[in-house]
Amino acid sequence: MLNKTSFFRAVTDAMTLPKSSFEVIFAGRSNVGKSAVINSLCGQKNLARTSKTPGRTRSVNVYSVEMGKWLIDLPGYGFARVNPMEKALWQEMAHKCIVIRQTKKTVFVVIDGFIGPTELDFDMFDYLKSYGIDFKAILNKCDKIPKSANVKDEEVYGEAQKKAAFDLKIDAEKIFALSARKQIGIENLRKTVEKLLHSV
Ligand SMILES: Nc1nc2c(ncn2[C@@H]2O[C@H](COP(=O)(O)OP(=O)(O)OP(=O)(O)O)[C@@H](O)[C@H]2O)c(=O)[nH]1
Ligand SMILES: [Mg+2]
Repeated sequence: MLNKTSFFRAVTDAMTLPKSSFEVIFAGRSNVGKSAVINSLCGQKNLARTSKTPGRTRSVNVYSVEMGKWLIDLPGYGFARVNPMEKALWQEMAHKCIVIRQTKKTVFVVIDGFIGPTELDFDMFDYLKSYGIDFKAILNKCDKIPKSANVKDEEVYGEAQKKAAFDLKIDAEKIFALSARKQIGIENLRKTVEKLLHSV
């Protein structure tokens, strides 16, 4: 189902979007690989634009999996070069999309699996909790975690998942440790996303 996903719309004001039946939203710090995760989830290289330069995604980008079932790529937060004005605009853009717009949704907070959750990520989880928004976490770029040759990827990714569960105080089942670049751990995420989209 996800391989049929296509670009739907890019907006700055989420309130201008039509009705949906379910939205899977990807939020997270700039450059953690939100757009890359969407691409590997959909098995399409160039669906969402990725970049080495943080701050690539500047609008709320909506991708349609099926009629009314969307994946949403949000601009990243915590990008050092944005001025306070832009920061406020980001907050408004995300707040409208995540909170004001009342739709069925799950927010996946994408975290850098090598760096681990930062203060900004903790703030994001607190924010989602305070508004009662359903959320999960993705630890992307786990391929960057150093490992010795005889250790399996699953072990390394499993450890990262456990550590994040402890740090974030959330169930390990809600955390997906993966590498969008190396396509490791994507299948598990795909199943979960498909299940969410099928739930309506
Ligand atoms: N090593 C590694 N690099 C990755 C992975 N996923 C993405 N990247 C790289 O990280 C950079 C940022 O990826 P994007 O997908 O553009 O990140 P983003 O979170 O959408 O960034 P913004 O749109 O700026 O918020 C790119 O250079 C990607 O190639 C991964 O799993 N492993
Ligand atoms: Mg992006």
